[in-house]
Amino acid sequence: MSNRTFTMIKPDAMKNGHAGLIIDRIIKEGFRIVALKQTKLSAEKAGEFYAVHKARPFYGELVAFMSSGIIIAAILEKDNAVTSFRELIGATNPAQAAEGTIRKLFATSLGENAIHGSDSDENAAIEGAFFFSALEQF
Ligand code: 3AN
Repeated sequence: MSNRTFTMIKPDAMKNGHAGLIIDRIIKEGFRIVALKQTKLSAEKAGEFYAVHKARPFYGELVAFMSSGIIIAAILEKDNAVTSFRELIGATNPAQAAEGTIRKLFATSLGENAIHGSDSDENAAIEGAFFFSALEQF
């Protein structure tokens, strides 16, 4: 099992001024920052990142939203990182997210849900490499 996961603070959380609190929370929960950058996805790049969801009805909306503003992308390290981080961010739909989770605190809707967390070790490695070269990971 890998000890790394990948996250993005999404455009809604960035626009609402929650990035600082979210990063503070992530660090307080014991994740070490391996790599971090502020960036903006083009529609093409967002489409590539979410290609796995291409057939889903919300794909167009998701790509438009994820390319609508600045994001922060990061690789994080902790024992059991993928599962531990999914617990910290909470359910995809903030209405179903547990109390105290990042999505419960900061997400506004199912589509605009503040933060991304990889769903497997394999995807964590693919997603991290999408944003960061080996020279940017410490
Ligand atoms: P998660 O991000 O919790 O792993 P996924 O992988 O099922 O959830 O979905 C990826 C992203 O697609 C979600 N973070 C959310 O922004 C968006 N999404 C998922 N389901 C819907 C939906 N039914 N309507 C709109 N957007 C959705």
